[in-house]
Amino acid sequence: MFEKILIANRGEIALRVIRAAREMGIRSVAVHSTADSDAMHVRMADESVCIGPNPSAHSYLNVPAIISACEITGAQAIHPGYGFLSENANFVQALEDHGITFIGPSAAHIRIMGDKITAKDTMKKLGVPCVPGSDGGIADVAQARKVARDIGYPVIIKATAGGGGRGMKVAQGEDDLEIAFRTARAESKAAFGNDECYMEKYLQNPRHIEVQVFGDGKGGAVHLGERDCSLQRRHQKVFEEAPGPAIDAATRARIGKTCADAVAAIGYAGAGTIEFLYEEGAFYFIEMNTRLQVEHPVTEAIFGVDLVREQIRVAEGLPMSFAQDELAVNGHAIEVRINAEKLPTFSPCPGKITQYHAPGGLGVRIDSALYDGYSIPPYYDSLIGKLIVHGRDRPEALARLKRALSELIVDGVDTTIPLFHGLLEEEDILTGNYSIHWLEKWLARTFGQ
Ligand code: MV4
Repeated sequence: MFEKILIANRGEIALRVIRAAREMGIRSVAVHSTADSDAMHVRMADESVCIGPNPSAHSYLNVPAIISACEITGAQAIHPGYGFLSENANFVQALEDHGITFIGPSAAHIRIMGDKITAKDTMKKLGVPCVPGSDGGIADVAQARKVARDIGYPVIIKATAGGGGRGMKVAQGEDDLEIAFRTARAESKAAFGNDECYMEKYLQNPRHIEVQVFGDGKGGAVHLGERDCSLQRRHQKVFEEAPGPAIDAATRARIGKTCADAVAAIGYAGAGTIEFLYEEGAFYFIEMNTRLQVEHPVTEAIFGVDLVREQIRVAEGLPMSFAQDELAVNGHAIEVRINAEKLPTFSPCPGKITQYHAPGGLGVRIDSALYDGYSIPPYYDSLIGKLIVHGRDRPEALARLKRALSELIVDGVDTTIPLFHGLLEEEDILTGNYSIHWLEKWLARTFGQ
């Protein structure tokens, strides 16, 4: 058993991990930048270590400082949270070399899924349905033309080193193809130092459906259904729900088993998310995330499991505490992301919180590191809290969301809270009738952007 773990993160996700550790009788070590000396994760942890100055590159991404903090405090394992070092294979390798356990998958699995061509090739061979496209990378414009003719326009060109929407270009027809291909390559080279690109059929109006998987690292794995995360702005999710309004139980069981079997076959350890585009009843794999995700609480709500506890157990070499046949969907959950941002531009709005009141009551969860008088520093992500509601069905979850939002007070900075009051007035949101372009169209209509 671990006696002490270090959390290489900040904010609400650091609290999330500290809470799971404390319930397991494991002591926690927080690390922080200078700006975060008064942050809630530092207060809540059993111990804390300052690992560097304000910029992430010098603190939350400072591998030598984080390893030193482990050695000084005697922490046996590191939970990376999400973002920062959570999908950095070199970091995982460095921990291995220092005899520190990474609470997450192997460096090899992170590497495979970090290269989007290799990820897709791996998934295809494991029987996961993929978007039709190039077999591997595209070498030149002539090959791009040939593949595009084969699969049919429109097509999308993506960076193998990209992901999350960075370095993508759409070509509607052959006239756009050369420019799309050359631009995608140049942008990939500039952004990632790697210009390798691949091509897919461009799906015009899909949903973003992601399947939560969990592997024991010994060839066993389960799935915990899907989340619909189609409501995004500039590739940032704002509203997520589980189960997906468009997915029925038989479909969930089928795609879920495909995903669980795939990660079992590679001996995957810990939490993972297999992302799909879903259009006209068909799933198309796009990427796999090898981390715990921001929106994991909606899955926890409907399955009644603690995913962070399971991550820690698997990292210790223990079995997962449930089998597939013990997992059943119970009701419906919705998460909204509270960001310190000014609408309608979503520009970051750091500053001092003059008043904070969290909602409560049945089926309401708040994951947030806010407190009265806290100053949100300008150096990091603008996510300041997540409101997660759970109900017996979707209408109950929506009513509870509306009620909880009406209780929530965050004063002193602008936040995305008014966005959710607006969304809850929309028929399409109330019926679950939305896809990946819905939110940006609504924002344009509502705010005239
Ligand atoms: C696509 C696509 C359409 N067709 N791939 C954007 C983020 C990255 N994870 C994949 N993305 C897309 N890939 C094909 N073949 C449309 C998108 C996309 C998108 C996907 C999920 C959620 C929101 C999105 C917004 C714009 C484009």
